[in-house]
Amino acid sequence: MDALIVIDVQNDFCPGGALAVEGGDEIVPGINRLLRDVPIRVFTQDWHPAGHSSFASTQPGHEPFEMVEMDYGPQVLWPDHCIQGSDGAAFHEDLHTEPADLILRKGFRPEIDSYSAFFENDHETPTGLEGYLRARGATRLTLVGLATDYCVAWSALDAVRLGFETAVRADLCRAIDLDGTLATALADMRAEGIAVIGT
Ligand code: VGL
Ligand code: ZN
Repeated sequence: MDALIVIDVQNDFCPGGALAVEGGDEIVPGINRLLRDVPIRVFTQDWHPAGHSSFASTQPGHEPFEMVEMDYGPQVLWPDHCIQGSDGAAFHEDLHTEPADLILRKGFRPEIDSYSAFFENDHETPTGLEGYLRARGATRLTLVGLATDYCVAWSALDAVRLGFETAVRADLCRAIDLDGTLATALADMRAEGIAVIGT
């Protein structure tokens, strides 16, 4: 059975947001249309407490978009974004959220980031999404949303490694693209057998 995973279509990742992705809002109408065709629909929501360890503002001497080494591995430091309960953390107002079967929040632990919808950034701590999808009978996943090179790519790479047949609708994603991260993410996804559609 097919499932659609809509990654982080939230105000802070859209123009005017704290971590705005160019054209992030352009994908909303296409996602709304696609939602009608897929029987299982999961949305993710980046959901950080104030003072989250992935925020540059909490790491003295560091600026946004710098890379640091955490206990669990390399981590980009971000501007404060998607703070629990804020307008920035809300879904884009035109996104049809009523069809969501499950809204999965991630990144809520202060000490660790979670790009992927399946595992936190230690690649170990599960979010529970795998079990949910298996219990629902999902075998084929289509991913859309923000951002292509971070949360979408990390989710898709975990999905294919977990054995789901995985496709990414690149035309319904937009990227942050820090120094070539989009090209790397697209190449990594293709190398793992993910169908990258609509580039
Ligand atoms: C994301 C950076 C930080 C994403 C979330 O949704 O791609 N990127 N938090
Ligand atoms: Zn985040």
